[in-house]
Parts: sequence; structure tokens; C-alpha cells
Amino acid sequence: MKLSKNIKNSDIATAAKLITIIENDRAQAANIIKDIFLHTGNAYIIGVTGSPGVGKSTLVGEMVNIFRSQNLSVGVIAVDSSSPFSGGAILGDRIRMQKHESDSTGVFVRSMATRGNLGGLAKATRDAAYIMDAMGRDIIIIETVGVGQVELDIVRLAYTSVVVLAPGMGDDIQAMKAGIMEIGDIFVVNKADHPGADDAEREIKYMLHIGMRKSGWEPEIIKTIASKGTGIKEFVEKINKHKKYLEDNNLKEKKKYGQDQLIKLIKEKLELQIIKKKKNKKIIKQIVEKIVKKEKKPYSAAEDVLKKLGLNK
Ligand SMILES: Nc1nc2c(ncn2[C@@H]2O[C@H](COP(=O)(O)OP(=O)(O)OP(=O)(O)O)[C@@H](O)[C@H]2O)c(=O)[nH]1
Ligand SMILES: [Mg+2]
Repeated sequence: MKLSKNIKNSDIATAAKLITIIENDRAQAANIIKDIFLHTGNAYIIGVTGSPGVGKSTLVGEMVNIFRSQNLSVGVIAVDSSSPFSGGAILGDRIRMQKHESDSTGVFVRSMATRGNLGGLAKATRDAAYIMDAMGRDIIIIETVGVGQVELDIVRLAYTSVVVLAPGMGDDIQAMKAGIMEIGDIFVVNKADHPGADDAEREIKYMLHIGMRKSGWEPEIIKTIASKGTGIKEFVEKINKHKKYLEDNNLKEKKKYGQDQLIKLIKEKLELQIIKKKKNKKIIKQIVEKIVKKEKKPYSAAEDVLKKLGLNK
């Protein structure tokens, strides 16, 4: 697979092919990423997340308009962790994005779905972002639906994480408390043409008041009407403000090459080398059977597996 060697000059069709490979074959993915990794690190990655229907895709479309008008090239990855196939929601996204798809040198839109492999979706999305980065996209926007663990993993990839809400979703804000509230850098109250936008804004402000961030950044809140393009310019300005904050405080590099990232790569490598090997799978299966028959307890069984694999000295 030498497609990846020429990634810098590659066209969208080649990049699309590479993304399909990394989605379907994790071992090949590792090789591709090895080839292209040195070309990554130039794109600015923005995560956009929120409940179904709050207007994420409309907002992303408007963001794309602004970035394109500044002559920046954009990659969009629309992730749907809820559907095992590229289903309805994504199709809707594609249609809304069509305006940009004809602008194929400037905007590259890609959908990713679970295909029954939840553990893999975050990894595949990360690698797809690497590919778009290496092919020279200035901006990469990742849209995810919902606020589960997969979305959190994906959002962590982004330098700027945007959480989109809509008025009248008070319960949603409560539910978000645990995860997304803590990692959102910018909160968008979209559909500000609906009643209750000010209430939603107040509620978010209150929730944010509770916890301070490690980075010292104070999250921003903005109201938009994405379907009319209202507030988008100000929203993109806030993204730029956050970007500048990260750069001024040397936080962008840390996020890119930090410990988290390295540990993730090591874990993935170990998984591929150890757990996914046929011979080892067999050993694991045998020990699972012993657990099921209550001949072994899980903790000591895990130790046994490591011993059998020669990893527990
Ligand atoms: N009234 C109003 N409608 C909006 C606004 N923004 C988006 N919409 C509409 O809301 C609907 C959902 O918008 P999408 O952009 O598809 O929302 P989404 O969050 O991407 O949806 P999923 O990807 O399915 O989760 C569409 O009919 C949009 O036209 C807004 O600011 N005000
Ligand atoms: Mg959408």
C-alpha cells in the first residue's frame, strides 16, 4: 500500500481509499499511519458534538463557508456512533453538505459509522483525521452525535471542542454534566430563534461555574441561528480566540504529542500484538472457559494469561 507515501500530493479519491482501509483493517491502518505521521500536525482540528437534531450539521456547513471564504481548505468527518451502517442521519448530512461536495478541492466530507465495532470507531476517526491532516487540510471538523464514551474519545482529539445545544433541552444539559460539560471549550446555544435560548445560556453558565478547567481557559457561550447564518462569524472568532489561547500557552503541542496520545498508541499496539494474535486468542478463550465453569477467578485468570504469554515475570 504505497498510496500513503504520496499523501501530501494525493487527491480526494486516494484519501478516501485510505480512510476506507483504516476503517476496515486495523493492522493496515497502523502501517498507513506510520507512513504519513510525519506529515501530520498542521491541521487545526475542531470537534462539534451535541444531541441529535440540535443543528450541528447546519452549523458545520456555515463554518465551512467562513473557512472557505478565508481560502482555507477543510475536511469534515461526520461520525455516527448510533448506527451500525451509514444510515439515515448521515445521509441527511451528506445532502446538506452537498453544496460543499462540489467544491471538492476545498472541502472533503467523509462519513464514518460504527459497523458494529464501537471500540474501533474512535481510533478510525482519529486515523481519518490524520489522513486529512497529512493531505494538507488546514481545518478538520469532526461532527459527532451524542455524548457517550466514543464521542468523548473523539472530542478529545480536537484542539477546540464545541458543544451544541438547543433551547428547551434542560434535561440534556443535566445529562451532559458528567462528561461533555467538562471538555467543551465553546458552548453554542443554536436555534436561538426558538423560545428559551436565554434560559439555556443561563443554565450553561451556571453549570460551567461549578468546575474550573485544568487549562485555565474559561469556556465561551454563544447563541446562533445556524439555519439563518446568524452568529456564525462571532462563533468562528471564538474558535480562533481559543486556538490563540492554546498556542500562546503551548497547550496545542502538548495536546498533539502529549502523554495521552502516546499511551493510546502503545495500548493499541499491545492490543494488536498480543490480544488479537490467533495463538493468544486461543489461550484467552481456554481460560475464559475455566472462568465460566468457576474453576478460576477473573483476577487470577488475567494473571495466568499474562504468565502464559510470557509477560508476567
Ligand atoms: N429554527 C431553527 N432550525 C434550525 C437551526 N439550525 C438548524 N435547524 C434545523 O434543524 C434541523 C436539524 O439540523 P441538523 O443540522 O441536521 O442537526 P444535527 O444536529 O446535525 O442533526 P443530527 O446529525 O441528525 O444529529 C434541520 O431541519 C435544520 O434546518 C436554527 O438555528 N433554528
Ligand atoms: Mg448532523
